[in-house]
Amino acid sequence: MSSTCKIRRKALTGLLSAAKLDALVITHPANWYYLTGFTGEAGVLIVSPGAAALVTDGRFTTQVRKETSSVRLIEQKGSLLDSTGRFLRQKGIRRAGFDPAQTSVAQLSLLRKAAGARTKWIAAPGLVGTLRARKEPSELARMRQAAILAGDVLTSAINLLKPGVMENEVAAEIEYQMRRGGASGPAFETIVAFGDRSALPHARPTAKRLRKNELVVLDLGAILAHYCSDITRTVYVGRAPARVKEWYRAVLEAQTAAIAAVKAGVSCGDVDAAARQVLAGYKLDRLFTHSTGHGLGLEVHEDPRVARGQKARLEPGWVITIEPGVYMAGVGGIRIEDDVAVHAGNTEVLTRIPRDLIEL
Ligand SMILES: [Mn+2]
Repeated sequence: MSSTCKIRRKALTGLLSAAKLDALVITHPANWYYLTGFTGEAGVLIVSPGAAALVTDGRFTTQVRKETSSVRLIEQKGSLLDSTGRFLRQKGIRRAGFDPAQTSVAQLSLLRKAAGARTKWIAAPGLVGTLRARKEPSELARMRQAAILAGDVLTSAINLLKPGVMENEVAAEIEYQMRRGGASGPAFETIVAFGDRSALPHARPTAKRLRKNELVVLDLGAILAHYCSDITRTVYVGRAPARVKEWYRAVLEAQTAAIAAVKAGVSCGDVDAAARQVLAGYKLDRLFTHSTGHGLGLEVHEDPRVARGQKARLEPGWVITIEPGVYMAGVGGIRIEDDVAVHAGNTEVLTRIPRDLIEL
């Protein structure tokens, strides 16, 4: 990990010089984990050409020593941001970059005050995000494992779908199985939605009990060795009526088309359009109310966005979700989601369980 982190910091240094920054002040835990291996939840990482310093408090000093190498540990005195600002002042940092999506207005104002007037603060969005989008082989290996675990847990959850079971019970079992499988926890709040609740794309599990002849949407992900997975399947409890079958076929076809469109060099907007176009052919595009997918890695939502008009072009090493859906208020919803890795010459679907409609 430590040599990997050093290489990543070196790559970041290249981006810093291009942006004419003396240092980047990183307040986002996933980013400092990526760059140093530090897993604590409080701190600030400062990366400058050839050097990295982590400011944190006494709870985490042992952890920093254990988890990082070639990173200077600064134990904070007073508040975290005061200590950070003072450090920048001592180092004579003139141009300090920060990510405006990750550093709050209040944090920035404290940093500004502590660093003093000689330090200029420059918004530098997405520098670490750009690096994180391109997964290394060791990251892809972890993501495969996380995806397989999610598929296994989803498969076993389908066996629990008997009339009378509560959404809450199924969600609890899913998260228990994840942990049993080695996950540190769910990557997001597990979605278990029965019947008309499945028409809510982000339904929270409730005490609702499953009845016959209902759609069920299960959307779950595990964090395994720090990397996230994200998978959705839709099941019908009973024999699906013809219109449900047709909706399902449309969503599956849309998803298949979007996965087929995934290729290095293709824009994220074009992948989104591939799904939307199929649904338009079924006159269901109006009911597809969210984007087609998102980047996946240390966080469940990260760069890139796979949405309408997104110009970013897929690169080898990127991992994205493909998750079209249709939602009929008062009736139910259907969504199918898989995790896809982009390689130079091919596309790899990391989540491997079957995608056909399951009728229980
Ligand atoms: Mn997702």
